[in-house]
Amino acid sequence: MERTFIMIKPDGVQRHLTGEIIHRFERKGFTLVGLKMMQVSRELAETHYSVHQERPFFKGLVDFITSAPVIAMVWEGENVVSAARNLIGQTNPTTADPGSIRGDFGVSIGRNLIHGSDAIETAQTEIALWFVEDELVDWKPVRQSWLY
Ligand code: 3AN
Repeated sequence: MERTFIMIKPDGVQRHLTGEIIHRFERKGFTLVGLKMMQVSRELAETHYSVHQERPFFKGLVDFITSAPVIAMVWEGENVVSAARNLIGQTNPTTADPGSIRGDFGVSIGRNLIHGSDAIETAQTEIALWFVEDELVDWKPVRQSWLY
């Protein structure tokens, strides 16, 4: 079963959107298999965003992610990597579709509330970066297979 890494960024936590965001993933039908609140180190933030290290916004992004606690999560489900990107919406919240998390709650590209892995391979790398194996719980909700 596919898994993806999702992080509620400091702005999402500060604006008390944690419950709303988790609710959206649960209602969609995905299963939470890992969750922790953490204060991110500079080293972890720089590694996580290393693909952007030459971009002009890199330092500001690392400053922001390390400025206040985040919620790190792993969600599981069918096609969860791409489905989560749809739930999250486009990078720039002003053009993200209404109905998406960024479209409904965000206005600034530098404060876009949430991160979600962009591909299956990235998800595997990010899950391994943010979680150790025994922080993830292997469980299946009790439900009929025809329900979802
Ligand atoms: P996404 O999070 O939608 O995959 P990426 O990977 O292009 O977007 O960018 C990673 C993060 O870098 C974004 N979530 C956003 O916080 C930040 N970012 C991207 N582009 C800009 C920009 N032009 N100015 C400021 N921050 C940016």
